[in-house]
Amino acid sequence: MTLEARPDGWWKSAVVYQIYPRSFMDSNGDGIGDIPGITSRLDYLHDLGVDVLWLSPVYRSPMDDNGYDISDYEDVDPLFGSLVDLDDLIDGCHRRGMKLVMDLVVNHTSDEHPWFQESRDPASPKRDWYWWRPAREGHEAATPGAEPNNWASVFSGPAWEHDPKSGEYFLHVFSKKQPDLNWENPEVRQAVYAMMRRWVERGVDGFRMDVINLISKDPALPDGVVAEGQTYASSEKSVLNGPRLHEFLQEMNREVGLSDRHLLTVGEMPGSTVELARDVTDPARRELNMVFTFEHVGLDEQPGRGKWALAPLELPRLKRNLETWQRGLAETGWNSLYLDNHDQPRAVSRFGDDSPEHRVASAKTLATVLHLHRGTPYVYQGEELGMTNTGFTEIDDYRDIESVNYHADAISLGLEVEVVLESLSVKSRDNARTPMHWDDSEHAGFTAGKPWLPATANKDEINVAAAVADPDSVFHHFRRLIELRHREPTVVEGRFELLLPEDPQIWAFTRTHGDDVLLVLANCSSDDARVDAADIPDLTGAEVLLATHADGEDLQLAPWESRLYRLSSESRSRG
Ligand code: TEU
Ligand code: CA
Repeated sequence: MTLEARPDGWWKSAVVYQIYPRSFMDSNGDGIGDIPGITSRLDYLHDLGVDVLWLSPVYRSPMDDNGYDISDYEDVDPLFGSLVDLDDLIDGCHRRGMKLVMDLVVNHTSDEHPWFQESRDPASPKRDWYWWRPAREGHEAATPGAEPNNWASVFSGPAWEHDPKSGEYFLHVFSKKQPDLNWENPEVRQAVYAMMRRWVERGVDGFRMDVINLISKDPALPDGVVAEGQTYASSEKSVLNGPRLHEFLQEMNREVGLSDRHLLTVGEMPGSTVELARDVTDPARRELNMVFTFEHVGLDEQPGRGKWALAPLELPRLKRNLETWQRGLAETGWNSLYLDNHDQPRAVSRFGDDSPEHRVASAKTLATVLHLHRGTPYVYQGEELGMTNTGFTEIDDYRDIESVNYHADAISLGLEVEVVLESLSVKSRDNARTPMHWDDSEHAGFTAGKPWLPATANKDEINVAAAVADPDSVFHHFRRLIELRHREPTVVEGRFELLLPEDPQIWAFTRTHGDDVLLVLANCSSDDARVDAADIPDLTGAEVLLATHADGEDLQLAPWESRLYRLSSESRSRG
């Protein structure tokens, strides 16, 4: 793909669609989604109007973490197809004017990757490609408490695994089959850059970078503080946003030509702040285009107690958080916009109201609010249909390593099973990973075989065939939103200003670009809401560009009703 096809900053007016290959479309009846399945659905994605497909990992993998544990970065796992299938997909995208972004998982590899296998030998020149350490001083290796430090794995248990081959331990912030690469070693970095350059030469248009702000760690690997009731300590202080992060990102950008080739780059950065994001996404610093922050997907949990300690979500906190990021990156940098992905529960179930009465309106209104913020929107597969959480009730229903490990750990620490299952039903990553609903047939048209996870029961109402046929569906609302972004410079560039910040129901804001002013007025509650005319711009002569409900009365909003207005010149002058 030539640079003409990727003009500078093209990704600012683009909409990205995330595909979780395991759950999108199965083409060979083994119950697992694959690349030919994705290719067979490109026309649907083209009709939706999205500009970029982000593929979650399809590389060779033992699938301990569904592909985020890679054993060969330069081959496709047979489960998902072949390199030829991937070339067909890349070509299919490009022929439709769409682009394809790969998932780059280089904070860690699989323990079955040849690099790690070689590194297990203390004499190997690759020993220092990973973090190997002897048992804690005064402790016999492979005995409890002998880990080199007291860090917890994100997937429960210790972050260190003993390897009898050398008697030493290796670090794994995620599962024990995901050993962390040692980015302090320049050989590691150059090997990664060379791999990336080969994917760019193969035609990919960018990278979504997995936990990329974990690559610079505190080489002293100091103990953390063990919270009450826990066995191990969080490693965040020593592995997040480390001292050489910017140096490594600038080196990667230089060595791979990320900016020169106008590639789309977005870094997943748990624990990232506005300040960090402003630096990382400042074009002058030539690091990345965007980051994924976790702040707004961490508001419905008890502070400091993690995602499973549920807490109600207050709308003003969510509004304020997104406003902070809008203000923080208004002059420099650029925001990503998302409400869900393959690690988060479904947006309409979490931020909306997925009851039959309000699901459609709330899915539309959440999309209007998110897509009219300033930044690049990301649509997760099924979000454009208003797909809901699974409603799993048994632990055996779950497949996600994070969920299964959390359940085992929580039960061993004495939590009641009902409490654990409640947390899982609300927050488990499997909520996002059930099959895509293509139609109302047995397995929602996802597979002719037995799906690896069952389709959600409401597939008969919520599916692509029904949505495409219904002009008033969530699908067509997303299509109109994406058209607006392609047509209206104000949607892309307009300055953001939040209104009514403390209102518990109303989410209202303006976007101003030159003389053009757009107003979003949204009721984000399941009750009627009334707006005071004094609190919003004058709507006289305003044009409604997009609405969830027909001919609503201006200041009265039904549950989950929203409107996008273009203000009239005279009302603008009256201010
Ligand atoms: O996720 C990183 C990450 O922070 C998540 O694990 C998150 O903490 C958690 O899932 C929220 O509950 C990335 C990938 O998106 C995820 O799928 C992988 O499991 C993880 O990295 C390891 O590669
Ligand atoms: Ca398959």
